[in-house]
Amino acid sequence: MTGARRRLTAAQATVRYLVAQQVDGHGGPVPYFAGCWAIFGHGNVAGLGEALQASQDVLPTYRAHNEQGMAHAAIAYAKQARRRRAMVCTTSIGPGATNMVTAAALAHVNRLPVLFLPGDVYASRRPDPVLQQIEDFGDGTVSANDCFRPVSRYFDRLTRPEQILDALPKAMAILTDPAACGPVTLAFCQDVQAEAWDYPEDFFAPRLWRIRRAPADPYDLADLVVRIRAARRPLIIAGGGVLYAGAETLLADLAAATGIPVAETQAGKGALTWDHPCNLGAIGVTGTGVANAAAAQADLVIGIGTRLQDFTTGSRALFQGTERTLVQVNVSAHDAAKQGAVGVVGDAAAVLAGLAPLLAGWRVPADWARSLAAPALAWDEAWQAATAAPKDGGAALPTDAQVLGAVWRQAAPDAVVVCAAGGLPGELHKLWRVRRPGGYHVEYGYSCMGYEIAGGLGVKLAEPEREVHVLVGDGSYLMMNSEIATAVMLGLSLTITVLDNRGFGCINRLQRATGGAPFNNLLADTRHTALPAIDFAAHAASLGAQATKVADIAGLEAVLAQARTGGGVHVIVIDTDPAVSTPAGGAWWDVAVPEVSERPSVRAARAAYDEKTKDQR
Ligand SMILES: Cc1ncc(C[n+]2csc(CCOP(=O)(O)OP(=O)(O)O)c2C)c(N)n1
Ligand SMILES: [Mg+2]
Repeated sequence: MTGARRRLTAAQATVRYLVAQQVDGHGGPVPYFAGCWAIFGHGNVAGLGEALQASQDVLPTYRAHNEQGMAHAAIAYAKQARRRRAMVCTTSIGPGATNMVTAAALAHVNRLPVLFLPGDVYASRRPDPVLQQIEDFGDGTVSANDCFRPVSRYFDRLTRPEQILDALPKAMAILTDPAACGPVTLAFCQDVQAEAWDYPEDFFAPRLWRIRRAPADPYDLADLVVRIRAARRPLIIAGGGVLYAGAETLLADLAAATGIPVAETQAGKGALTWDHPCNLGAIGVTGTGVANAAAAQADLVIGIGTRLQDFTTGSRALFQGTERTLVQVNVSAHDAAKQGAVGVVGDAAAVLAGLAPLLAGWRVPADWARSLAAPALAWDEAWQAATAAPKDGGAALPTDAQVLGAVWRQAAPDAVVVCAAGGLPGELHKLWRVRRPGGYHVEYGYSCMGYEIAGGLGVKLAEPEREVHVLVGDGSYLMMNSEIATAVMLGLSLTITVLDNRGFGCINRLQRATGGAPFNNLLADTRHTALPAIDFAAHAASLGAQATKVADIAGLEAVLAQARTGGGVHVIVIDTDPAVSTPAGGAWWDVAVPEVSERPSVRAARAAYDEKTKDQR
């Protein structure tokens, strides 16, 4: 043995290593891990729990109420921090661990870094079967944590204390790699957490990680420049990769200099502020009229940092230009090659910085910009009509769009809006006007009900100086609201607007659009003997929030204005119309309709569906 050694438990050594990992925080190194979320049980309380307790001043531990919720908060933190920093989540074995699997899938789909340390069964197997242990009749190596394998970018099971010397650097490599980035799961056997080993001191030396900004191959860049210069109707699709690369200013400058219009995906929304002259707004199924009009005509579509999911491409029926070429600028070769694209593998910021001098003096053909002026104006009118406060003073129930308009009018310029599932993400994508980059945080990769409130908490931890507005449907609220109590405990300021349309409004609309009968979505359409009249305000108040139910949009704006001055967790409840979403804009979405049915409306919907699928590339 050479060099100094230190005798620690595997859990103590792990925590020590995590504390030593740093990133450049614009003005000096900051810890890469901002904290550890923990819900203890027999799988981690004695091992990791003891180690975390001793390290509270260098790695804060946060106690949540639900493992999925705390993982959502951790993931939201990383998303809002643009993947430059992350958090750790530790649980007991069994149910605590599997409660995080959904969140792991969410991080996997959205390419977001998070370190999961679920406890695992005994490596020694001496006390087997332990409480909560899955017993596989045919495989002695299986535990509940194997559920994490398909939803982790890196999975490992720690069965000996010295394995962390290998596993932890590998975990860091994945978390900080722009292309491979995603959740890491280190299933930590309960007995191993407590086992001591003589670790080399230098394993715990401070380590500065730099998020690589890989430039593109010069040939690929030159080829892209040739294509742009030859294009008559180019269009940029800005995805989440623009924000994760910190490339929003480079994109704003390149768009302004060249006049290339830009449309935004859900993850990319807010890359440009809403009033940038080249910003056409949202693209795709929940896109603006003007962006989708541009998409239909574009001869060169340049995706930057986008996964091209179906909502972006209108299920591959949106970019209909007969001679159109698709270019995919992406850090990941996997994404760059999608849908037959010409790939430019590289970081969004590096590629945009590389393009700028090569396109100096070049501008898009003037007729392209001119042709988009009328649809832009029409879209602005549609926006006004959808988001304005109701003129009748609120005789009818407000729409989601009207609520969104009210929140937007009352929100601070630097506010962040948080959402994930239901009808709201579509409305927000179309209608929310982002005033500052990073002001739009909608998890629409996994679109996971229950992300909203816990996610808002993570956003607030990541950017405490910004006002955070969570918009959440009644369905999502009921699925996961317990982290309201966590936000209260932590003294955070958070404004949560609950839109109560008494059920799963958007799925009810989708059901009807596919010819289905209203069934099992709105509460009124479910098997029941009594309809619950859920008092969301009373519920939120019981968790410690300052809660109010408002009668209309004017009432909502008044309470929002008050909430801004006071701080703390505010929950504002408003009844909304389940039947209405914004008709303007939008594009087709492929949702397979039954080929045979007794219902004439289903047969009609299938006929329309068969027609639309002909547009798919
Ligand atoms: C965890 C989870 N379960 C199911 C779904 C499918 N789903 C998407 S939206 C939705 C209904 C959401 O209801 P609510 O939050 O009230 O919003 P609304 O549709 O009424 O706007 C459902 C069931 C989902 N996205 N996530
Ligand atoms: Mg609802």
